Amino acid sequence: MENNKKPKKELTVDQKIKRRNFISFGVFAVMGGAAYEGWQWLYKAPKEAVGITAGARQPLRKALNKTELFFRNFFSNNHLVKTYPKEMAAKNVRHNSDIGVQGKFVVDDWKLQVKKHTGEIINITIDQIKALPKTEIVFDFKCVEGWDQIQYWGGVKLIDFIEHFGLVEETKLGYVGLMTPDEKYYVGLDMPSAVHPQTILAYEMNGKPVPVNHGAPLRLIIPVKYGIKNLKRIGSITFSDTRLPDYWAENGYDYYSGL
Ligand SMILES: Nc1nc2c(c(=O)[nH]1)N[C@H]1C(S)=C(S)[C@@H](COP(=O)(O)O)O[C@H]1N2
Ligand SMILES: [Mo]
Repeated sequence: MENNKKPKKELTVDQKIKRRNFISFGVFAVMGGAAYEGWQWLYKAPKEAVGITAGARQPLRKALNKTELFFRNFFSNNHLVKTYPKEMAAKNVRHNSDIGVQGKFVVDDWKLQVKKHTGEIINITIDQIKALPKTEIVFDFKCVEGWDQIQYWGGVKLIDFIEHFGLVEETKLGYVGLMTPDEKYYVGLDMPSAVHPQTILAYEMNGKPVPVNHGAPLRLIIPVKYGIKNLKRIGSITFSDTRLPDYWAENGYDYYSGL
């Protein structure tokens, strides 16, 4: 299976589905064929260090990494998530879990903390962020719990933010991490997804400031990922050459969690 080559011509949606099914079937068949011996081997394999991947067996992690590579290429910077007209966006935006966004919080006192690779920390206000070019997106937000909804968000592209605040050097490191101010919820992102042109630091929902329960004053909107990666109430942004901690990866979900 060689997934690194880009297809020569644009595939239609139908072809893409066929291709995906074909690949899934291939993986399934190979896994089935090797099942018994493979299982014995996997069963005896050592566990990975807990923390980052919830103690998955090492060979299993390798298989996941292969899948990730495939998706990373599939969702290159040129691949855009489908967008919709504003009229199709939900007026009653669904609200999900609230880890790290409970408790006392004064929106007006908020500042975003960015940790540079030099160790320097910069503090950025919401007005500085709002002064940057605004990007809006209407897309289908998908939660792993099984719901999805067309939603309308506005903010600054993470890549524009990175360029404006002199963080291009940081993007050479492979990973970005975001945390709530209380550090109770956190997500780790691979750099290609972070700098994807549809990834935004959102301060608006349906054309108005993001409400508190949706992550005021600033949340991540990353359409190439499931809801779990769309962190509400960003407190800090960090860059690293190794995977940064991820709340749901620590609880057994795929670190990548791409669509
Ligand atoms: N801080 C924080 N961000 C979070 C979560 C959370 O529990 N805490 N839940 C995630 C999940 S699972 C989803 S589906 C979306 C839901 O965002 P919403 O509440 O605005 O619908 O936020 C994500 N970001
Ligand atoms: Mo979710």
